[in-house]
Amino acid sequence: EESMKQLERGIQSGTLCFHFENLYRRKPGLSLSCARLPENVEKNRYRDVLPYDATRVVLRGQEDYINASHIKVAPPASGVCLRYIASQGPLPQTFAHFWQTVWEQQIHTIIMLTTLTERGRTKCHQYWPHPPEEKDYGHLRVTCHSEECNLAYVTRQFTLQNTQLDEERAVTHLQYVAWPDHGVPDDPSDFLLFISSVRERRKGEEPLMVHCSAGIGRTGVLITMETALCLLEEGGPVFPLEIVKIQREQRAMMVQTTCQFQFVCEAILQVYREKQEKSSTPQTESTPEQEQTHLSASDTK
Ligand code: PTR
Ligand code: PTR
Repeated sequence: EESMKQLERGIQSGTLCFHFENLYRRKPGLSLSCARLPENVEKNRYRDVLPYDATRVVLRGQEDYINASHIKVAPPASGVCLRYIASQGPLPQTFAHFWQTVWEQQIHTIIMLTTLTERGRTKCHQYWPHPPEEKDYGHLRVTCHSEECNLAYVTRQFTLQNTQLDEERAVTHLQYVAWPDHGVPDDPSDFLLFISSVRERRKGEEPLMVHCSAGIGRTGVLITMETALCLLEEGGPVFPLEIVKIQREQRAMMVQTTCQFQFVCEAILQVYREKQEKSSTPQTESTPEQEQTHLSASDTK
Protein backbone atom coordinates (compact mmCIF):
# COMPACT_ATOMS: atom_id res chain seq x y z
CA GLU A 1 0.00 0.00 0.00
CA GLU A 2 1.36 3.33 -1.12
CA SER A 3 0.59 5.35 2.03
CA MET A 4 2.31 2.71 4.19
CA LYS A 5 5.46 2.84 2.06
CA GLN A 6 5.36 6.59 2.38
CA LEU A 7 4.94 6.25 6.15
CA GLU A 8 7.89 3.87 6.41
CA ARG A 9 10.15 6.16 4.36
CA GLY A 10 8.98 9.20 6.33
CA ILE A 11 9.83 7.57 9.65
CA GLN A 12 13.24 6.37 8.47
CA SER A 13 14.31 9.64 6.89
CA GLY A 14 12.94 11.81 9.69
CA THR A 15 10.90 13.95 7.28
CA LEU A 16 7.64 12.97 8.92
CA CYS A 17 8.78 14.27 12.31
CA PHE A 18 10.17 17.37 10.62
CA HIS A 19 6.76 18.10 9.10
CA PHE A 20 5.09 17.35 12.43
CA GLU A 21 7.23 19.98 14.13
CA ASN A 22 6.17 22.51 11.52
CA LEU A 23 2.45 22.01 12.02
CA TYR A 24 0.53 24.80 13.68
CA ARG A 25 0.14 23.93 17.34
CA ARG A 26 -2.78 26.27 17.50
CA LYS A 27 -4.97 27.20 14.57
CA PRO A 28 -4.51 30.94 13.94
CA GLY A 29 -7.57 33.11 14.25
CA LEU A 30 -9.57 30.92 16.62
CA SER A 31 -10.64 32.58 19.86
CA LEU A 32 -10.44 31.21 23.41
CA SER A 33 -12.50 33.92 25.07
CA CYS A 34 -14.96 31.78 26.98
CA ALA A 35 -12.14 29.81 28.62
CA ARG A 36 -10.57 33.12 29.70
CA LEU A 37 -13.65 34.66 31.34
CA PRO A 38 -12.91 35.46 35.00
CA GLU A 39 -15.58 33.01 36.23
CA ASN A 40 -14.04 30.20 34.17
CA VAL A 41 -10.35 30.68 34.87
CA GLU A 42 -10.31 28.31 37.84
CA LYS A 43 -12.07 25.60 35.83
CA ASN A 44 -8.93 25.12 33.76
CA ARG A 45 -6.30 22.72 35.06
CA TYR A 46 -3.56 24.44 33.02
CA ARG A 47 -3.49 28.10 32.11
CA ASP A 48 -2.01 27.33 28.69
CA VAL A 49 -4.34 24.52 27.60
CA LEU A 50 -7.74 25.95 26.65
CA PRO A 51 -10.56 24.93 24.28
CA TYR A 52 -11.41 27.04 21.23
CA ASP A 53 -14.76 28.82 21.47
CA ALA A 54 -15.80 27.30 18.13
CA THR A 55 -15.50 23.67 19.24
CA ARG A 56 -15.87 23.78 23.02
CA VAL A 57 -18.51 21.59 24.64
CA VAL A 58 -21.32 23.90 25.75
CA LEU A 59 -23.22 22.72 28.81
CA ARG A 60 -26.95 23.30 29.06
CA GLY A 61 -27.92 25.88 31.63
CA GLN A 62 -26.44 29.01 33.13
CA GLU A 63 -22.95 27.79 33.80
CA ASP A 64 -22.05 26.45 30.38
CA TYR A 65 -18.25 26.10 30.46
CA ILE A 66 -16.04 23.01 30.66
CA ASN A 67 -12.49 22.55 29.37
CA ALA A 68 -13.48 20.01 26.72
CA SER A 69 -13.69 20.07 22.93
CA HIS A 70 -15.70 18.28 20.28
CA ILE A 71 -13.34 16.46 17.94
CA LYS A 72 -14.67 15.03 14.71
CA VAL A 73 -12.17 13.12 12.62
CA ALA A 74 -13.32 12.49 9.07
CA PRO A 75 -10.33 12.33 6.74
CA PRO A 76 -11.40 13.48 3.23
CA ALA A 77 -12.71 10.76 0.92
CA SER A 78 -12.19 8.05 3.56
CA GLY A 79 -15.80 7.42 4.54
CA VAL A 80 -14.56 7.32 8.14
CA CYS A 81 -16.11 9.67 10.70
CA LEU A 82 -15.22 9.28 14.36
CA ARG A 83 -16.47 11.55 17.11
CA TYR A 84 -14.77 12.27 20.41
CA ILE A 85 -14.91 14.67 23.27
CA ALA A 86 -11.39 15.53 24.38
CA SER A 87 -11.24 16.83 27.93
CA GLN A 88 -8.79 17.79 30.63
CA GLY A 89 -8.68 15.63 33.75
CA PRO A 90 -11.54 16.87 35.95
CA LEU A 91 -10.83 19.17 38.92
CA PRO A 92 -12.90 18.95 42.11
CA GLN A 93 -14.71 22.16 41.09
CA THR A 94 -15.55 20.66 37.66
CA PHE A 95 -16.67 17.11 38.61
CA ALA A 96 -20.34 18.01 38.19
CA HIS A 97 -19.67 19.65 34.80
CA PHE A 98 -17.82 16.55 33.67
CA TRP A 99 -20.70 14.22 34.54
CA GLN A 100 -23.16 16.67 33.04
CA THR A 101 -21.19 16.41 29.78
CA VAL A 102 -21.30 12.61 29.96
CA TRP A 103 -25.06 12.78 30.39
CA GLU A 104 -25.83 15.46 27.81
CA GLN A 105 -23.50 14.09 25.12
CA GLN A 106 -24.73 10.51 25.65
CA ILE A 107 -21.31 9.17 26.47
CA HIS A 108 -21.24 5.40 27.12
CA THR A 109 -17.46 5.06 27.42
CA ILE A 110 -14.89 7.23 29.19
CA ILE A 111 -11.26 6.66 28.29
CA MET A 112 -8.78 7.88 30.88
CA LEU A 113 -5.11 7.94 29.91
CA THR A 114 -3.46 9.14 33.10
CA THR A 115 -3.01 8.01 36.67
CA LEU A 116 -4.18 10.33 39.46
CA THR A 117 -0.61 11.23 40.43
CA GLU A 118 2.68 11.02 38.59
CA ARG A 119 6.03 11.61 40.23
CA GLY A 120 4.29 12.99 43.30
CA ARG A 121 2.19 15.49 41.35
CA THR A 122 -1.57 15.43 40.97
CA LYS A 123 -2.49 14.92 37.33
CA CYS A 124 -6.19 14.34 37.72
CA HIS A 125 -8.62 14.26 40.64
CA GLN A 126 -10.69 11.20 41.32
CA TYR A 127 -14.10 12.04 39.91
CA TRP A 128 -15.74 8.68 40.63
CA PRO A 129 -16.58 6.80 43.84
CA HIS A 130 -14.76 3.69 44.99
CA PRO A 131 -16.72 0.48 44.37
CA PRO A 132 -19.33 -0.28 45.57
CA GLU A 133 -20.11 3.27 46.69
CA GLU A 134 -22.26 5.90 45.08
CA LYS A 135 -21.71 9.62 45.01
CA ASP A 136 -23.66 12.66 43.84
CA TYR A 137 -22.16 15.18 41.45
CA GLY A 138 -24.77 17.89 41.11
CA HIS A 139 -27.97 16.12 40.12
CA LEU A 140 -26.10 13.12 38.73
CA ARG A 141 -25.56 10.08 40.93
CA VAL A 142 -22.65 7.81 40.03
CA THR A 143 -22.40 4.25 41.31
CA CYS A 144 -19.29 2.19 40.72
CA HIS A 145 -20.22 -1.51 40.49
CA SER A 146 -16.94 -3.10 39.60
CA GLU A 147 -13.29 -2.50 39.07
CA GLU A 148 -11.16 -5.01 37.18
CA CYS A 149 -7.48 -4.70 36.42
CA ASN A 150 -5.53 -6.43 33.73
CA LEU A 151 -1.91 -5.74 32.84
CA ALA A 152 -2.09 -2.21 31.55
CA TYR A 153 -5.59 -1.01 32.21
CA VAL A 154 -8.48 -0.89 34.62
CA THR A 155 -12.10 -1.38 33.60
CA ARG A 156 -14.87 0.06 35.77
CA GLN A 157 -18.60 -0.20 35.38
CA PHE A 158 -20.67 2.77 36.46
CA THR A 159 -24.34 3.58 36.58
CA LEU A 160 -25.13 7.21 36.00
CA GLN A 161 -28.47 8.25 37.40
CA ASN A 162 -30.10 11.54 36.60
CA THR A 163 -31.98 12.26 39.83
CA GLN A 164 -34.00 15.07 38.21
CA LEU A 165 -35.32 12.89 35.40
CA ASP A 166 -35.17 9.64 37.35
CA GLU A 167 -33.43 7.94 34.43
CA GLU A 168 -30.26 5.91 34.44
CA ARG A 169 -27.57 4.75 32.03
CA ALA A 170 -24.59 2.45 32.09
CA VAL A 171 -21.15 3.96 31.54
CA THR A 172 -17.88 2.05 31.12
CA HIS A 173 -14.58 3.49 32.31
CA LEU A 174 -11.32 2.34 30.71
CA GLN A 175 -8.20 3.66 32.42
CA TYR A 176 -4.80 3.08 30.86
CA VAL A 177 -2.21 3.26 33.61
CA ALA A 178 1.18 2.81 31.93
CA TRP A 179 1.70 6.11 30.16
CA PRO A 180 3.37 9.16 31.77
CA ASP A 181 2.54 12.65 30.45
CA HIS A 182 4.79 14.08 27.72
CA GLY A 183 5.89 10.47 27.14
CA VAL A 184 4.80 7.40 25.22
CA PRO A 185 3.18 4.16 26.48
CA ASP A 186 5.60 1.81 28.20
CA ASP A 187 4.75 -1.04 25.85
CA PRO A 188 3.39 -0.69 22.29
CA SER A 189 1.74 -4.14 22.38
CA ASP A 190 -0.18 -3.35 25.58
CA PHE A 191 -1.18 -0.05 24.06
CA LEU A 192 -2.44 -1.72 20.88
CA LEU A 193 -4.41 -4.18 22.96
CA PHE A 194 -5.97 -1.27 24.81
CA ILE A 195 -6.86 0.46 21.53
CA SER A 196 -8.60 -2.66 20.31
CA SER A 197 -10.75 -2.71 23.42
CA VAL A 198 -11.53 0.94 22.69
CA ARG A 199 -12.51 -0.06 19.11
CA GLU A 200 -14.81 -2.72 20.53
CA ARG A 201 -16.63 -0.08 22.56
CA ARG A 202 -17.59 1.84 19.41
CA LYS A 203 -21.24 1.59 18.62
CA GLY A 204 -23.32 3.99 16.60
CA GLU A 205 -22.40 7.62 16.21
CA GLU A 206 -21.99 8.55 19.87
CA PRO A 207 -18.71 10.18 20.79
CA LEU A 208 -16.17 8.60 23.10
CA MET A 209 -15.00 10.75 26.00
CA VAL A 210 -11.20 10.82 26.14
CA HIS A 211 -9.11 12.60 28.75
CA CYS A 212 -5.63 12.63 30.25
CA SER A 213 -4.28 15.46 32.41
CA ALA A 214 -4.35 18.38 29.98
CA GLY A 215 -6.39 16.56 27.34
CA ILE A 216 -3.98 17.18 24.47
CA GLY A 217 -0.88 14.93 24.41
CA ARG A 218 -1.98 11.41 25.24
CA THR A 219 -5.55 12.14 24.19
CA GLY A 220 -4.26 13.19 20.74
CA VAL A 221 -2.21 10.00 20.42
CA LEU A 222 -5.19 7.82 21.26
CA ILE A 223 -7.43 9.58 18.74
CA THR A 224 -4.75 9.36 16.05
CA MET A 225 -4.29 5.66 16.70
CA GLU A 226 -7.96 4.75 16.75
CA THR A 227 -8.55 6.69 13.56
CA ALA A 228 -5.60 4.98 11.87
CA LEU A 229 -6.87 1.54 12.91
CA CYS A 230 -10.28 2.36 11.56
CA LEU A 231 -8.76 3.51 8.24
CA LEU A 232 -6.67 0.33 8.03
CA GLU A 233 -9.81 -1.75 8.61
CA GLU A 234 -11.46 0.10 5.73
CA GLY A 235 -8.41 -0.51 3.55
CA GLY A 236 -7.98 3.21 2.95
CA PRO A 237 -4.75 5.21 3.01
CA VAL A 238 -3.49 6.49 6.37
CA PHE A 239 -1.78 9.86 6.67
CA PRO A 240 -0.96 10.46 10.35
CA LEU A 241 0.05 14.10 9.81
CA GLU A 242 -3.33 14.83 8.32
CA ILE A 243 -5.07 13.19 11.29
CA VAL A 244 -3.11 15.38 13.72
CA LYS A 245 -3.85 18.49 11.68
CA ILE A 246 -7.58 17.76 11.69
CA GLN A 247 -7.46 17.45 15.49
CA ARG A 248 -5.52 20.65 16.05
CA GLU A 249 -8.14 22.58 14.12
CA GLN A 250 -10.52 21.55 16.92
CA ARG A 251 -8.27 21.54 20.01
CA ALA A 252 -4.83 23.12 20.17
CA MET A 253 -1.64 21.09 20.62
CA MET A 254 -3.21 17.65 20.15
CA VAL A 255 -0.33 15.12 20.12
CA GLN A 256 2.14 17.08 22.17
CA THR A 257 5.64 15.83 21.49
CA THR A 258 7.63 14.54 18.52
CA CYS A 259 8.28 11.30 20.42
CA GLN A 260 4.54 10.76 20.77
CA PHE A 261 4.06 11.35 17.05
CA GLN A 262 6.90 9.00 16.15
CA PHE A 263 5.48 6.38 18.51
CA VAL A 264 2.07 6.49 16.91
CA CYS A 265 3.53 6.31 13.38
CA GLU A 266 5.54 3.23 14.31
CA ALA A 267 2.54 1.61 15.96
CA ILE A 268 0.46 2.16 12.80
CA LEU A 269 3.18 0.54 10.70
CA GLN A 270 3.37 -2.38 13.14
CA VAL A 271 -0.37 -3.02 12.87
CA TYR A 272 -0.22 -2.82 9.08
CA ARG A 273 2.62 -5.35 8.92
CA GLU A 274 0.91 -7.78 11.27
CA LYS A 275 -2.22 -7.53 9.14
CA GLN A 276 -0.22 -8.28 6.01
CA GLU A 277 1.52 -11.26 7.57
CA LYS A 278 -1.84 -12.65 8.56
CA SER A 279 -3.29 -12.28 5.10
CA SER A 280 -0.24 -13.78 3.36
CA THR A 281 -0.14 -16.97 5.46
CA PRO A 282 -2.01 -19.72 3.60
CA GLN A 283 -5.44 -20.36 5.04
CA THR A 284 -7.90 -23.17 4.61
CA GLU A 285 -10.35 -22.35 1.86
CA SER A 286 -13.44 -20.66 3.11
CA THR A 287 -16.87 -21.42 1.75
CA PRO A 288 -18.93 -18.53 0.38
CA GLU A 289 -21.15 -18.72 3.51
CA GLN A 290 -18.19 -18.16 5.77
CA GLU A 291 -17.03 -15.31 3.59
CA GLN A 292 -20.47 -13.79 3.94
CA THR A 293 -20.59 -13.99 7.76
CA HIS A 294 -17.14 -12.48 7.90
CA LEU A 295 -18.25 -9.52 5.81
CA SER A 296 -21.38 -8.79 7.76
CA ALA A 297 -19.51 -9.02 11.06
CA SER A 298 -17.06 -6.32 10.04
CA ASP A 299 -19.86 -4.18 8.64
CA THR A 300 -21.56 -3.83 11.99
CA LYS A 301 -19.21 -1.50 13.75
N1 PTR B 1 2.98 25.90 27.32
C1 PTR B 1 2.67 25.85 25.95
C2 PTR B 1 3.74 25.03 25.31
O1 PTR B 1 4.86 25.49 25.08
O2 PTR B 1 3.48 23.87 25.07
C3 PTR B 1 2.57 27.25 25.40
C4 PTR B 1 2.10 27.34 24.00
C5 PTR B 1 0.76 27.47 23.72
C6 PTR B 1 2.98 27.32 22.97
C7 PTR B 1 0.31 27.58 22.41
C8 PTR B 1 2.56 27.44 21.67
C9 PTR B 1 1.21 27.58 21.38
O3 PTR B 1 0.71 27.68 20.12
P1 PTR B 1 1.37 28.49 18.89
O4 PTR B 1 2.41 27.58 18.30
O5 PTR B 1 0.23 28.73 17.94
O6 PTR B 1 1.93 29.75 19.44
N1 PTR C 1 1.55 23.42 31.22
C1 PTR C 1 1.46 22.00 31.28
C2 PTR C 1 2.79 21.40 30.92
O1 PTR C 1 3.32 21.70 29.83
O2 PTR C 1 3.28 20.61 31.72
C3 PTR C 1 0.37 21.51 30.39
C4 PTR C 1 0.34 20.07 30.03
C5 PTR C 1 0.26 19.05 30.99
C6 PTR C 1 0.38 19.73 28.71
C7 PTR C 1 0.17 17.72 30.61
C8 PTR C 1 0.30 18.39 28.31
C9 PTR C 1 0.18 17.40 29.27
O3 PTR C 1 0.07 16.10 28.86
P1 PTR C 1 -1.35 15.36 28.55
O4 PTR C 1 -2.15 16.24 27.61
O5 PTR C 1 -0.93 14.10 27.92
O6 PTR C 1 -2.03 15.17 29.86
